[in-house]
Parts: sequence; C-alpha cells; structure tokens
Amino acid sequence: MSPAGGGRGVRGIIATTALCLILTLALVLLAAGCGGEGTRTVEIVARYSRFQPDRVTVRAGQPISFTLRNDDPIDHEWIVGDEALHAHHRDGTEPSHGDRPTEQSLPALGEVQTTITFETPGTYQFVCHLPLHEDHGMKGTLVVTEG
Ligand SMILES: [Cu+2]
Repeated sequence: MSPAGGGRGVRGIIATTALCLILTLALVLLAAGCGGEGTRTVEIVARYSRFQPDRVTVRAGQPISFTLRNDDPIDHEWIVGDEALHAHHRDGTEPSHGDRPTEQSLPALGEVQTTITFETPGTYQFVCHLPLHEDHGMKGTLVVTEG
C-alpha cells in the first residue's frame, strides 16, 4: 500500500464519516420536525356559553391535542361529531362525558385535554348539549380537510 493510497483511504474514511454524521443530523432534524408537526394543539375556550373559536379546521390523519378551557362559572360540555351523533345527544341522558375523546365534560372554570385524530374529511359540529346551551349558540364547526 503506497503512502498516497493510505492517505486517500484515511481521507475517504473521514469523508464517509462526515457524510454519515451529516445524514444522521439531517434525519434527526427531520424527525424532530415531523414530531413538531405530528400533533397540533388547538385551544377552544368556553365563555359566556359560547365556544371561541367557533370554527376550527384540521387535517385528516393529524392528531389534534385540544385544550378545552371553561372560563364560565357553570359546567359545559364539548361533543364533536356528525349530525347523527348530535341528534343522539340532544335526546341523551348521559350525565357526564370523558370516556370518549370526542365527548368531554367541561367543569366550571376547569380545563380538559383530549387528543383526537379525525380520519374522515368532512364538516362536523362541536356542541354543548346541556339544556338550552346549543339554542343559545354554544356550538361550532370543525372542518376536516384531506390529509
Ligand atoms: Cu354549555
């Protein structure tokens, strides 16, 4: 093995190692970037028996971490779904919610977290089904766009 050849070999190893490091770094940054985009946080505030905002747009397939804050001194609930689900809840007798991510009881002056991934694009409603709250305007629209 000539000295020149050995030199190229070492340089080659250094170059390969550097390339590996750069690729690794790129992958780590990519993963971190994906992690940042992976779950989106959306805050919805209940105040004066209204939801704010009352329109939310999310992408299908993306996990959404909802922070549901109730600024009112009375209980509310936040139930998201299609019209059939809301028809069911209008006549519903469930006193409280929380087992299903899409159905949350919001205690007075409390805050609730729930994470939902909407898989099917479409237009959904989120509604408080406590007596007369929906009539008062305690509802909003959730649009799920193609992922
Ligand atoms: Cu309410």
